[in-house]
Amino acid sequence: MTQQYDVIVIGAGVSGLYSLYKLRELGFSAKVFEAGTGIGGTWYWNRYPGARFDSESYSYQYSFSKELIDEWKWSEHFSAQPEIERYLHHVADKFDLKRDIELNARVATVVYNETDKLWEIETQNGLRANARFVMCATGLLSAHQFPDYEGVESFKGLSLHSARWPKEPVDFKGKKVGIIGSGPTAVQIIQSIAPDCAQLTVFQRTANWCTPLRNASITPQEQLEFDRKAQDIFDLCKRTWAGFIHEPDARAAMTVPKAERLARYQELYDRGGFSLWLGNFSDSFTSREAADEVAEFLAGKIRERVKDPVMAEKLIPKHTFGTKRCPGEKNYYEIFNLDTVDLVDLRETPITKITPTGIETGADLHDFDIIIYATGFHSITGELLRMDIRGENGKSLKEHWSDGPKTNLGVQFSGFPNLFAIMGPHNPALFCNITRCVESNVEWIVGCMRYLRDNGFETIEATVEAEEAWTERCYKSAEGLLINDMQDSWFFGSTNPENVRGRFLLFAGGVPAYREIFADVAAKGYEGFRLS
Ligand code: NA7
Repeated sequence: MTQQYDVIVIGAGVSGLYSLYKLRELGFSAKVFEAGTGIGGTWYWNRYPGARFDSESYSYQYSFSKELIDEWKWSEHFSAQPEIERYLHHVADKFDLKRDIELNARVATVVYNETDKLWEIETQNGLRANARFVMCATGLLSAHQFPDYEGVESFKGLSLHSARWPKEPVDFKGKKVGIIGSGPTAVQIIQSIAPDCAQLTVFQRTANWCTPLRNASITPQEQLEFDRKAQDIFDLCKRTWAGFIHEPDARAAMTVPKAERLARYQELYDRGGFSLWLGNFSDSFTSREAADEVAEFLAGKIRERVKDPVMAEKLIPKHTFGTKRCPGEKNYYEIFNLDTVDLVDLRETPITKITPTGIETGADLHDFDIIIYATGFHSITGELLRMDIRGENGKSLKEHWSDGPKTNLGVQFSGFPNLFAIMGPHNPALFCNITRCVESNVEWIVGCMRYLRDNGFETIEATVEAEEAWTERCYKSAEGLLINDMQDSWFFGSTNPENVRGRFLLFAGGVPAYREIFADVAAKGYEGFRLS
């Protein structure tokens, strides 16, 4: 039998759980469909060794319940995946969310019935439901991708993808392991497993500007401080451009004497997390001179830490500092001093194929017991486009986005009434502390549904004009920023075969501006949306 709800939420990660909480609070009936066999989204799938926050735990957690904040104590400044997953279960249990979550239910089709003005949803395992509204809480980095090398299926050893890691621990002791990728995920895995492996070979295409994470246990004294300052931390995140606790120095780098600049880089390097990336001088995303100086500072650190000068040069990135998220590292560079660790630079010797016994490059055949793919995701649009979403006149989202994603405010697409995306394309996610952005997205969307209900409207839909204007504004938001140097990154959609390359997929105007725009649009009776 087809069930009917006010709202269907797709995904039970950080966004989906909060959506359900908020919908219930405002009296909407809701059902969540989740592909995994457990809740948690990103923190359910990415259970690889070393997986942990890159935001400080206390700045990432939900802010909506004081009781929840007071009772949950994080053990580390950057907590690890098992603790994060436990936290999300704690939230789901505390607010009794699980009774409205259907696990193991991957949504296959989402089709708009124009006569009834209802969305009809069907999962891959045949569950059906209808709803007035749909919230896609499917995540930015959830559609994982394998490289399209010949022979990926042929490998006879153990193949693992970081985003589909098994629940049982994997034993690396005495094993010969190859890992493809050198992004934030690969860095976390490499530094965790290298001491165990008999041999670890890293296949690196692009080195990254890693900065020290400086993770540590939270002491009882610090805990008292966090309890006292919890609201201040959230308020600070509301003010900063990226929604993190890191505040830049208001001065432009080159107006500051060189010795003082270098001392600041060192201080930020010692502080850890995203300090050096987000807490630097105010022009660090626009001034090449400033970015190059930070790069030089970090390159010096790599040369100090890696004994073999040839290896060190391979590990020094060639791209502009700050144009990708900086992986947080602990002893990452020292790992490459181990005799058991090797690096293959794929720019020099590309992989030609995966064989039954290992990885073949132009130069060599590397035999392995285990191959790890830390090769990332079809970012931002991937999961939305894997579903068959069809709006008015049967038009698919794929068709609608054939020239790149088009959205109004990142939350709606013209021709898809009452369908919302949380953290879809054209939001500030590149620089955003995800939960901070998720909360404001969800609150706005659910507030909008309440407005419709209270004012007798049935549908809301982005207008074509507003969608074009917002999409254009997102492209413009990246103008003048150094991130344009790095078109080969997930925020330009380079990891998505279905995307038009070179289209900026995010909004780079900052988290405070994004929130103000939302408030303004709502205050003007949802300007840019058609209500009927
Ligand atoms: P990323 O940041 O997209 O990194 C993926 C890595 O995999 C990166 O080093 C890629 O190299 C590499 N890659 C992808 N495809 C290939 C192929 N075909 N051959 C060789 N190497 C490849 O994903 P992560 O999971 O590390 O991190 C995602 C986010 O999680 C991150 O931004 C943080 O916010 C947390 P490339 O750079 O494309 O040359």
